[in-house]
Parts: sequence; structure tokens; C-alpha cells
Amino acid sequence: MYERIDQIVREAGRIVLSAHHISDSVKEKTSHCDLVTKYDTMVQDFLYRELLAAFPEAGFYGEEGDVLEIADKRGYFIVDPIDGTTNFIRHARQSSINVGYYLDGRMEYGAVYQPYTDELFTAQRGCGAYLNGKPIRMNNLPLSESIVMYGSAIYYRQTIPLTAQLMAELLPSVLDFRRSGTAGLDLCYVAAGRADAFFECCLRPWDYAAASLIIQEAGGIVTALDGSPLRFFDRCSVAVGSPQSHPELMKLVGRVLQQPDMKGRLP
Ligand code: 2AM
Ligand code: CA
Repeated sequence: MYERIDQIVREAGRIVLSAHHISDSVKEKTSHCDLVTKYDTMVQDFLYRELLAAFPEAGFYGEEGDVLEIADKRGYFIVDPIDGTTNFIRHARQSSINVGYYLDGRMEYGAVYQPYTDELFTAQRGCGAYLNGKPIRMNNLPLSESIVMYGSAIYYRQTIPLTAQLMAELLPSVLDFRRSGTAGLDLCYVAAGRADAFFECCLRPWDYAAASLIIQEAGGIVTALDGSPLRFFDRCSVAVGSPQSHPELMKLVGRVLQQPDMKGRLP
């Protein structure tokens, strides 16, 4: 039943690959570091049409134009048509199409597609996580042996001192950091064992909804940075680790969040 979602995100990837003169259509959204192109809108329009044709009962919650059609729906899609828009504009070939299906209060299906490498990460609740149909599993390493991916939440400026403080306190305790600019792919890379943990102080549901299920189905733990469950209606911080590293990460983050200047900075 969910195979149709996989086909649709792969088809959407063709729009991303065919993009040209991208910089001609760049517009600022909330600020100079929050950008959109005509391709973001084109991909979302395509996903809206195809997903709702395949699942007529479903609602839709998408980044572009803040399309929010979820009233009275048991299930709805949470969609980022192009995650990593700044990478897309710079031709960095590190962006994804994120489609999550939220059903009866929790994530039921997630698909994250990297069109430039033709990598499709998927998970259905209770059925494991997959990369192009092959099972993937997270590494279960302690924090000291973990490669930690992170995002800087630059568009949500109250978190900047907290991000800086977390980096300063974490770096001596981990193997190393990585920063790619595409939260959905970061989470999938952790799920696939290419890295081991992740944090960002503020994201929006379409950045992490699909990939959060992929993490869980790959054996990982995902919460907000204060340890509370992720929110799928509102902005939220994100912390990912293995059964070994997530409690260690929570302990370290908890200490930072107690510092006087760090209070009240999370969304
Ligand atoms: P985007 O490219 O779809 O906007 C990088 O730190 C991550 O943050 C990317 O996944 C990026 O997604 C996301 N991001 C960019 N602007 C954002 C905003 N205003 N709010 C939340 N997330 C944002
Ligand atoms: Ca986006």
C-alpha cells in the first residue's frame, strides 16, 4: 500500500534533477537565510496532487505556503518538497524529498529520497528501516565513539548561543562532528550507520517527521533536546542517539540547559 508513496517521491526527484537556472527563482521567506525557489513549490504541488490522488482520505501538511489541511483527518502527509534548499541553490547535490505519513497520533510511514545519489530511505512502523529496499541498522556506540551530525538552526536566532554551547561541551566527548545542511538526510545517514547521533535546536516537522520513524525502525532513539517526545504540529528541537549514546547525550544536554543563559532558548 505504501509502495505508491515510494514511486511518487522517486518521480518528484526527477523534477529536482531537471532543475535549471535555479538562482533565477530564489526568494527569501522569513529571512535572508530561509530561502525558497520555484522548484520547491513545483515539487510540493506535484506531491500534493499525486499523494492525495493515491490516498484520497488523507490530509496534507507541507512546508511551502504552509499548506495545512488536516482538520478531521485520521491520517495526513507531512511533506518537505526540498529539504536542504540552500544546498539545492548552491548545486551541492545534498538535498532530499521528505514524505511522512502520520496516522492516529504517530508516524506510520516515512520516505526520504536523495535524488542525486538515487537513495531512498523508507520505514513503516514495526517493519524495520530500509535503503533502496535493503535493511539498515543504526550503530549502537557510546557517545565517545560517535560521529555527531548537527544543524545550526540559524533561522531561529534565540538558539544560537545554545547551539554554540552544546558544540563546545560535546566536541571533547565525541569522535567528531559533521554538518550537511539537510536535516532529513542527516537523520537517515545516522539510521544507516554513516554517522551515530544528531542534534539541532530548532526544526520544523517536515524536516524530521519521515526520518524520525526511519531512525526508530533502525534501532535509534529520537526525542526533543529536553528529552520530551517530538512534536509533529509545531517547531521542535531534535536529538538522536543509539540506546547507548542517547542517555549520555541527554545528560550532557541537560547540564547545558541548566546554565543560566541557556534557559528558555528551545522552541
Ligand atoms: P530546508 O532546506 O527545507 O529549509 C538545516 O539546518 C536544516 O534546517 C534543513 O533541513 C533546513 O530545511 C532546515 N530549515 C531551514 N530553514 C528553516 C526554518 N525557518 N525553520 C526550521 N527549519 C529550517
Ligand atoms: Ca524545504
